[in-house]
Amino acid sequence: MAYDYAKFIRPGRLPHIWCPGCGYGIIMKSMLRAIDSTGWSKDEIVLASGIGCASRLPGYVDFNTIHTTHGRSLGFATGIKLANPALKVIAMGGDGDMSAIGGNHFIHACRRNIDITVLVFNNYIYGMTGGQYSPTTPMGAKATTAPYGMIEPSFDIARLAVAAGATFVGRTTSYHAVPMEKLILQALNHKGLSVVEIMAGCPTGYGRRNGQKAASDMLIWEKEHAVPYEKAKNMTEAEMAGKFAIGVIYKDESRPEYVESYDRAVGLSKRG
Ligand SMILES: Cc1ncc(C[n+]2csc(CCOP(=O)(O)OP(=O)(O)O)c2C)c(N)n1
Ligand code: SF4
Repeated sequence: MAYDYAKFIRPGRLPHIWCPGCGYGIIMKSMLRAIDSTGWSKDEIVLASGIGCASRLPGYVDFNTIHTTHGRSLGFATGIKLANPALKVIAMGGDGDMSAIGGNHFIHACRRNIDITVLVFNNYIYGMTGGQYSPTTPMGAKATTAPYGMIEPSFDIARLAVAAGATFVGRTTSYHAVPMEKLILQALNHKGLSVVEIMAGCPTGYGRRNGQKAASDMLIWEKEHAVPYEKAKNMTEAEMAGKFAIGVIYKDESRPEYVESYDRAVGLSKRG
């Protein structure tokens, strides 16, 4: 039987703004199935986002949701989690939102290891504003603000998250819808800051300028360039050139979680 997404959708908020072929719908569905598997009630879940095509997602779904300012979802998410640690807080946004204007919030949330799940929708550009380059635009790729090709090296979001202190880091793609669901579920069940980077190229702002004229070309590219982490970790840098690892990239369950540390520090033994 087909999965019933309708129970999580706010029908009054449709139609959504996403272009035909955008991978964000695939992400939304994988995320909803993962959330469903946790058994959490809608009332205990909070979705926080910034600004951008990715950040529109919370508006479409029936949880507690907050659409904040560009790059600031993690500030709001941190406040919500600290105020009520019983809530399950999920923050999301695009690569621009999370690694450009919100980059500082991102690295410090990772460093604190607060119990929030962060979904980074990496479409390699600023989608909503028309395809400007972002910190994840690959070297040489074209963007509206890089008509001759990107000359800056790009961030590897997953590696950035590990280096900054996140205790669960995974990567997936919009092609890998079912593995994505399983990865998000693992991230949701992790105690501490979990990051899932989701490669989901923007056909409208990126693909058309970079030799991937159809949305399906972007999915095929994701399929052909993703290497399971267990295999990737034994490959040389030269063998991995132009490819990226998917799956669980890092996990550490030994580090203290921020809200628990905070409660201990201020002598709060019990909330509520
Ligand atoms: C403070 C501020 N600066 C700039 C903007 C304009 N703006 C809106 S969305 C966006 C970038 C969106 O790119 P990304 O975060 O990668 O998300 P995507 O749309 O690609 O999903 C920008 C620069 C804004 N809304 N607020
Ligand atoms: S502009 Fe790109 S990221 Fe935004 S909805 Fe369209 S395809 Fe998706």
